[in-house]
Amino acid sequence: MTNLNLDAFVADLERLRSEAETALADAIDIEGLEAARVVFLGAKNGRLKAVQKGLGKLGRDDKPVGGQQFNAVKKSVEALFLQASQRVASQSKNSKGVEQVDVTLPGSPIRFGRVHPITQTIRRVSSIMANLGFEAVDGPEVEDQWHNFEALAIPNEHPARDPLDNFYIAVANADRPLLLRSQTSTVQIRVMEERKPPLRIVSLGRVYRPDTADATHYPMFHQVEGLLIEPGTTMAHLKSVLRSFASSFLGGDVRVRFRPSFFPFTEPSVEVDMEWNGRWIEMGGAGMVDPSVLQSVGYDPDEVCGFAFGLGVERIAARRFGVADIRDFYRNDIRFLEQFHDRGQA
Ligand code: FA5
Repeated sequence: MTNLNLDAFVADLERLRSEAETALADAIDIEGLEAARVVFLGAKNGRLKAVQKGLGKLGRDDKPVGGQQFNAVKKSVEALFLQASQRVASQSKNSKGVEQVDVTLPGSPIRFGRVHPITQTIRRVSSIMANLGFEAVDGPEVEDQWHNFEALAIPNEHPARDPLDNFYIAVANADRPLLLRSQTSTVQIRVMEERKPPLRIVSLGRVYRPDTADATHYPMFHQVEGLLIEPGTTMAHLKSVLRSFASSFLGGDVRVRFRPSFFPFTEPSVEVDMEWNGRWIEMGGAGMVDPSVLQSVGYDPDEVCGFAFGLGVERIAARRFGVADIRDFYRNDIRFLEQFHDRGQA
């Protein structure tokens, strides 16, 4: 029997181990795994078996070391095979969804989201106004100067049109830039331009002003705009609608106060205050639609009249939820936001 050199035997073993490692790592399914097992660990013609035969050809002194080396490599290849089997099994579980479910394990709790308190407020306001007969309508947030100012009797030289008080949008070659609407009163005009009276509409949406953020101001906020055009409408109707709205929205008999004010598009005009903890908080503006506005949309002011109001949604939400600073609505702090839940409304 020819003697086999120990170094060559060990080198053979090492090559086998390395090739087995690659083949098992490459196996991606049970079939690939089985093929690699047959090649390396097969009882009849496996490569380990073949190398084992070489043991007998080692010189007598080399046999103990050769035997140890052989056993170590065999164990290592078996361990690699086990590892690869576990990997293939877990991959096929994940991809085929054949995982055995242990129904006795505790489940992972499902996290429920909450509707943002401003969205809750918008939905609730719409639903109360719908009960009062006001149809919800929408308007664009990017407006032209006609709808944001001119049709509302806000002339060119009016301070409300100052570039420092508005977000104008530069449009190439346009002598009249568009702007992010600064009030929802734009929607009154858009609806009146398209429809004939009688009208009862409510519009809720975002408006933008470069105001410094503080406890009652934010540069992006929401308004709720109401418009009612019907023969015989008076300020008494306006106040009773606002009072019904405030009592439904805030609960209880909420006192509403009118303070004389000025808006170019209403005559007379008032500031609307609501009582909160013994204090009066300004919620918005209102008044009888100015005849010049009715004219600008093609209505005859001798035949039709009506009222309009615009309230700050963040302010009424703050009042309802007892929030002292409207900036908290937009800090995105989940611990703050998850406190608010209008049952049945959100
Ligand atoms: C207006 O915007 C008028 N369009 C309201 C109106 C409508 C009057 C129809 C007459 C007829 P004013 O600028 O006051 O009015 O804003 C109305 C309300 O929006 C304010 O009372 C306040 O509640 C809210 N508001 C105004 N600025 C901000 C701001 N920066 N952040 C949050 N809320 C604001």
